Amino acid sequence: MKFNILTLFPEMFTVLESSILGRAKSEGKIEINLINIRDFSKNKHKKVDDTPYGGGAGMVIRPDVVYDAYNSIENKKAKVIYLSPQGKTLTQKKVKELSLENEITLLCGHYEGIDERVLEKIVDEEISIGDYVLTGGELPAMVLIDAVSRYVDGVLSKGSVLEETFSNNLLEYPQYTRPEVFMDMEVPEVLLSGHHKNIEEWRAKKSLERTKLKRPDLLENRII
Ligand code: 4FD
Repeated sequence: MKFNILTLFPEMFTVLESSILGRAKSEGKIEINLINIRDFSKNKHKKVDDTPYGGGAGMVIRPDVVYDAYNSIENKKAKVIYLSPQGKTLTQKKVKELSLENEITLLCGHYEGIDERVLEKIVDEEISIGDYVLTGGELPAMVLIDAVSRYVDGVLSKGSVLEETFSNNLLEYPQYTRPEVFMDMEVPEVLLSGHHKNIEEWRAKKSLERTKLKRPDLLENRII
């Protein structure tokens, strides 16, 4: 999976070098192509924004600069996603759908905003990661990349994608490891029994119990 990222702050994406995504990158399972919008400024001071027509506070990113940055991307067929608080909320279902693409372009805006005309021209989908406002679209872009990459073949160990929270609209069962007793609290006996069917049943029960307690809304909107 290839991600093209249009941003004014490419250095923020160095966090994708760590952990699971870092490995996925070095193994060639995901590719991150950073495009610095500022490189496409025709201004001698590398200015990319200007005052808003109609007045008001702040600045607006010029459409021509964003368009030229977009045009430098080889594959124009890649879906363009604009990260914004006005977008449709990202869900696990949407994440799965996006993981079927082979290339995605992410446009990171700022509180000041991008000229509407270039958004009309190049954006296919507007996505929000939740109902709160951030200073830029970079963190939402990274959230999307992380969530989508987990579904890319070979990024996670087998099994972990299938069993997880939300894949069946249920929360995960509790996990335990050594020591067998921690501050007087014992590991549930069934997990030490080696009885696979009982363990499976206990985990299913715990999943349902936890979902009822912590996220009853997930059960109301259940598909199965
Ligand atoms: N909830 C989100 C995305 C971006 C953002 C921005 C317009 C503000 C939150 C376009 C306004 C981008 C989100 C940058 N804040 N801030 O996904």
